[in-house]
Amino acid sequence: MNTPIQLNGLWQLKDETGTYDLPFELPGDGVSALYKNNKIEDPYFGQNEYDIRWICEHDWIAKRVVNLTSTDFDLILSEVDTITEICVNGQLVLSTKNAFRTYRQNISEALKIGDNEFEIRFKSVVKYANDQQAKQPYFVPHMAEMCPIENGNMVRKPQCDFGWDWNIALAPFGIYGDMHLVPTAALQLGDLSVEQIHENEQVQLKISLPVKNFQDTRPAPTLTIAGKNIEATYDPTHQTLMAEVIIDSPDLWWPSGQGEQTLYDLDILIGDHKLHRKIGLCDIKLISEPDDIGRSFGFEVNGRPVFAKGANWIPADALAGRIDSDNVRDLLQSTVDANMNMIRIWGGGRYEPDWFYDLCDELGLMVWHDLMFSCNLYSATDEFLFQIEGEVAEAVSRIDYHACIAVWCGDNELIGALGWFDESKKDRDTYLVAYDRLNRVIEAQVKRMAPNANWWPSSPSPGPMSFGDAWHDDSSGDMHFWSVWHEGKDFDHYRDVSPRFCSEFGFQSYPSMNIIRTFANEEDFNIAAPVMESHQKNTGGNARIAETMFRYFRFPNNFENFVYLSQVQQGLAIKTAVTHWRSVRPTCMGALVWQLNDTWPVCSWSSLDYGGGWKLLHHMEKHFFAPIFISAVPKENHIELALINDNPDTVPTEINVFALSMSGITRELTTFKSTAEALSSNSVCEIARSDIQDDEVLVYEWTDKNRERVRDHWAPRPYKNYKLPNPNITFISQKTDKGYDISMTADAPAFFVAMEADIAGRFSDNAFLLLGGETKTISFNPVSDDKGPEFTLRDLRNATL
Ligand code: BMA
Repeated sequence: MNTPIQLNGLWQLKDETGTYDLPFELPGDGVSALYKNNKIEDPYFGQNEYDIRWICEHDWIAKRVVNLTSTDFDLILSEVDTITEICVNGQLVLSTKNAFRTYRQNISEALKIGDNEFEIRFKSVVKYANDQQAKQPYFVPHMAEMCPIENGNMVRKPQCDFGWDWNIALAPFGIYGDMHLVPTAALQLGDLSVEQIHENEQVQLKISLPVKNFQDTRPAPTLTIAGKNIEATYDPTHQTLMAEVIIDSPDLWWPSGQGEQTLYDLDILIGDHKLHRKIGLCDIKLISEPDDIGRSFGFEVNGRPVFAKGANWIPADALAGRIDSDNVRDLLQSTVDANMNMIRIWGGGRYEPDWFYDLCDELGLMVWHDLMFSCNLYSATDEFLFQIEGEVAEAVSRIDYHACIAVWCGDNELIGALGWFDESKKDRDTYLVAYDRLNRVIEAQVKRMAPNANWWPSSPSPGPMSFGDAWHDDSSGDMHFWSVWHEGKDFDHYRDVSPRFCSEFGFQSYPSMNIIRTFANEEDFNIAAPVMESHQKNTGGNARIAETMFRYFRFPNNFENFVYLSQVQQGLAIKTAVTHWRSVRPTCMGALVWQLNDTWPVCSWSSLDYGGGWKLLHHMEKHFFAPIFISAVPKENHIELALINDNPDTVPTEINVFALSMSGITRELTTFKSTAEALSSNSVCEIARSDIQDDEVLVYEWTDKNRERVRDHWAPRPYKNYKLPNPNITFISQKTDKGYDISMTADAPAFFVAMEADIAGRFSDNAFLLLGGETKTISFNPVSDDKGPEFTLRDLRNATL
C-alpha cells in the first residue's frame, strides 16, 4: 500500500506531427532517444548539430499506460526539462516550467482503478522562450555567442543548453530525475538539515527533518550517529523532527590533501522508514575582510587556511540522458588525482543530483556552488522572481547539509553582463535595479534555508555591494582573469596580477586525437575545416590557438602535432598563472581553472576530454598543483624560486638547480637543503638571469614529502628561439597486470614528452622533460582491454621540426 509506483522505464514518444514514433526510455532525453532509435544521426558527429536543431522547435508527446489497484496518489517528478503539460486519462494534472524544481501533485481525481494513460507534452522551449521575452515589460538581453538558440535566459533550464562558447546548442527535452507515484497518505520526508557548531574539540549537531503525514505515536523516531542513539522530538507547528547530539573528539572531514574525509553514518528511523545519510564534520569559513590591498578572499577549513586548487565544473554531458554516475565519479576522481581540492559548479549549468555531492564528500572536493544564472540579464517580474524563490530554496535546502559545500554564490558574471548589451549600457538604472532585485531574492532564500552557510553575491565580485570591474582589479574578492585568452595578452601577463582568489582563468586547446576521431573524418583533420570550426564555439578560438603558437613555438608540422602543441601551450599558459599565484600565497588563496570537463567533443578550455581522458594540461596540473612545489618567478634581473607548501606541517626538502643546454650539458648552479614551512610560500633562492646562457633553460629539482625527486624547468626565451636537438627517443612497452609499462630513453634533452594511445585510458605521467641518457617509465591503464593500444610518442622538437 505504501510502496511508490515507479514511472521510469519505457514510454512511447511522438512529435506533434506524428512523423516520429519511437520508444523513449525515461529518465532520459529526447535527442538521445531519437539517436538511439536511428531517427537522427549522431548529434556530436561532424556538423550534425545543425541538422537536428529543429527538434527543440517541435512539441513532443510521451505516453504510457500504468495499471493501478488504488487511486490515492501523488505524482512526483524532478528534473523535468522543461515546459510540460502532464495529463492523466486526458485530464491536465500538472504544468511545469522549471527544470530545477521537484514537482509533487495529488492526482487522485484523475486516476482510476485499472489502466491509466499518462501523457507528458514537452512543449517547444524555443516557442516558450520567445513568448516570454515578448511579455517582458522591456527587452531582457542574452549573449548571442552563449545563446544561439535565443532567449534562453527566459527559461529556467541549464543556460548552456541553448549553446555556449563551448557547447553544442540543442535545447534538449526530457526527464532526468525521480518519477513516481506515492500514496498520498504516506509519510513524506523533507530535506535534512544539519547545523554544526564546532567548539572545544566537540561538534554539536542540530539536526532537523521536515515530515508530513507523521503519526506522533510510540516508538518515537530515533537517530543514530557516532554510536549515539537519540530520540527525536516532533515539532507539530513546523511539522519537523528535531534532535541534538554532541560528538566528542570528532574525526573531522578535510578537503583532499589536508586530511581524511571521515564521514559519519547518520541513520534516522521513523516507524518502518529509514533514512541514511553520510555526514562530514567540517567547518568551512569564507574569510573576506578589508586589508592593506583591498579585500581578502579565502577559505579556512576547521580553522586552517586552505589554498583552493581546482577547476570549474560544467554539466557532465550536453545531453543529460547520457550522464551516469560512473562517468562522473571518474571525472571527480581525476580532479583529486590532479591535486585539486575544489570545484566550482558554474552558474550556467545545473544543480547536480544528490549522488554528485555524495561523491564530492567522499573524495574531499570542496564545492563552490553558483546559483544557476550566467552571463545574461534576467527578468525581474513578480512571476519570475516568485519562481526563483522556490527554485533557490529547494536547491539550497536539498544540498547544503553536505560537508563539501564551501560557498553559495549568487550567479556567474551577471554584474559584468550589465556592461555587455546596448540596452543595459543605455539604461543601466533599469537593469541594475532588476539585477539587484533578483540577487536579493537569491540571497534571501540562501540565508533563509542555510543561515550559517557562506554567501558570496556574484562571481566575480569585489565584495558585497560592490559592482566594480572584477576582471581587471586584483585587489578585492574573487576575480575572473581573462586578459590572456579573451584579450590576447602574453602568458607573462598572468604575472602582472596577484588575484586574491581567481575563480576563472583559462586557455583553450584541441581535444585529443582519439576524441577528434569520434567526430571528424580524416579529410577534416585541418584546423580550418568546417567540421573543426563547428567544434569550436568561441568566435576566433582556433585562430587564437594558432596565433599563440607563432609567439612561442615553431609551427607544428602536421595536424596531429598541432593538436599536441595546442595542449602543450594550454598547459604552459595555466602553469604560468598558477605557479605565480601560488607563490604569492597568502595574498592569493585560490586558483580555479576554467574549465575541468567538456559536455561533448569540442575545442575548449577543459583539462579533461569529453569522456574523461586527460589532456596534457591535466597532467601538468597534477604536477603544478602538488602540495610541495617550486615556482620559478621571473623578475627583472633574476629568477626567484619560491618553495610552496600546502601541507599543515613543515617538510624538509633538498633542492638542486642547474642550467641545461640544448646539447644536453648540465651546469650546476646551486644545491641546498631547505625546509618548506607549513601553509606558506617562501622565496628560497635567486638565480641571476645572466647565469643562464642563451641556449640554456633553468632546471630545478626538489624532494617532496615522500622524499621523491620532482623536476621542473623554466625557459627564459620562447621555445621557438632554441635550436632543439633531436632526442631520438626510443621506447618499449610491456604488458602488466593493470595495463602497460612504457620505458623511454632519449639521447638529448626532450621537452614536453607526451605519449598518446589510440584507445581510452590513463597515463601515469605526461608532458615532462626527459634528459639525454635518462630512462623514464610511465604506465598506461586502458579503460577496456578489448584491443591492445597503439602508442604514439611526441616531443616538442619532432612536432615542430
Ligand atoms: C567565463 C565563463 C563562461 C565561459 C568562459 C569562457 O566567463 O563564465 O561563461 O564559457 O568564460 O569564455
